[in-house]
Amino acid sequence: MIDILKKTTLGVVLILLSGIALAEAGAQSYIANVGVSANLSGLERVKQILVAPPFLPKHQQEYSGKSRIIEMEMVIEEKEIEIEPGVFVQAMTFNGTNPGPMIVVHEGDYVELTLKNPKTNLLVHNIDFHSSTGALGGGALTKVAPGEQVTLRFKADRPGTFVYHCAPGGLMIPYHVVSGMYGAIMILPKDGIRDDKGALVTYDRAYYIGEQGWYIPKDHNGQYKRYSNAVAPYNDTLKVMRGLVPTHVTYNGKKGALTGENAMHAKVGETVLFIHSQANEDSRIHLIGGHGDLVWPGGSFNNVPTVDRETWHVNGGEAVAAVYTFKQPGIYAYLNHDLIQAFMLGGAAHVAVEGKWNNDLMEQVSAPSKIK
Ligand SMILES: [Cu+2]
Repeated sequence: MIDILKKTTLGVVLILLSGIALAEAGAQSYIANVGVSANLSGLERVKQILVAPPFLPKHQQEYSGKSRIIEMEMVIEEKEIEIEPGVFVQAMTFNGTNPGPMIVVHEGDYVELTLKNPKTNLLVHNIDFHSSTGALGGGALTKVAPGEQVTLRFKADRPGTFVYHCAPGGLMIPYHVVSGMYGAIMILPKDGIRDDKGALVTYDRAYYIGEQGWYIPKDHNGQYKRYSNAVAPYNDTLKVMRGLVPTHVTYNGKKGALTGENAMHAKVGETVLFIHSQANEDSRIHLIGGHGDLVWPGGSFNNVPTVDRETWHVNGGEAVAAVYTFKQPGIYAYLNHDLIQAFMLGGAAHVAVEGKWNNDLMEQVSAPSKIK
């Protein structure tokens, strides 16, 4: 009982602290809610069912109709996850996954999100959409304490791929983000995505990969510590965060989430859209044995895509889209080409590609044998 009381007291203190910090930031943007509500009564409303990454919700690649209001709901979950065998994190998540679900809309649509913070959680949370304009990306209008919900609407007026993340104020911002609380949205141009010459590009499959750096404290014996709730690791985690080097990096929340049996799939001849996001650290993506045929710098579909990339950069705080048409079968590694991060901290995925091998592109002329 005493233990529960201690936890609850600490939780309340942290909720208050984050609330104060947010109030300071929010004071700059209260004007966002002044004025007459936008009249969108004539617009069609469509519910989007969000799905767990690496998958995207059902969507059309081109859409020529009128702008719509796309509604969706997310439930915030503070929960313990095992990011590799024996290593546990008190994660904060949008909808229970790391990263949170991908939202897909078209340019000109309105995104209307209902965000729920169940009373089983301890902390105040909110959401900052990098794709939106004003009020700290919506962060100043979406602060919800445990037991509350809020609905935010914003106009999706910039086509591209963008991060969203929790930003409840002060040190709680990096703490929540490095505890897993972010995701991404894709805003498609109405007439589809275009290559460097302006021609339409369609994709056969799309995958969303969320790279996450974790900062997990160790005990006196050098073992990674395990905590009982999302508040308890706060002080220890901040000390590890100050070193700036994550202890672990995951692709989609867990070592092996996208490798081996869980690999992403494709077939020779298929064009695959990869959306890669990082909400805190920088990354540099390389597809071993393949390329980025088209990569949209900074994730903006208003930018002319760069072509034939060997490695492409994803800044901390952005999502970047790339397409590749597979030409050979086999297992491809998709990773951060900071190879120390990929192999020592864990940031890697696989793409398993089926199809017929092309000897013109590559052939083992003689197998390994003794030097003659
Ligand atoms: Cu949060």
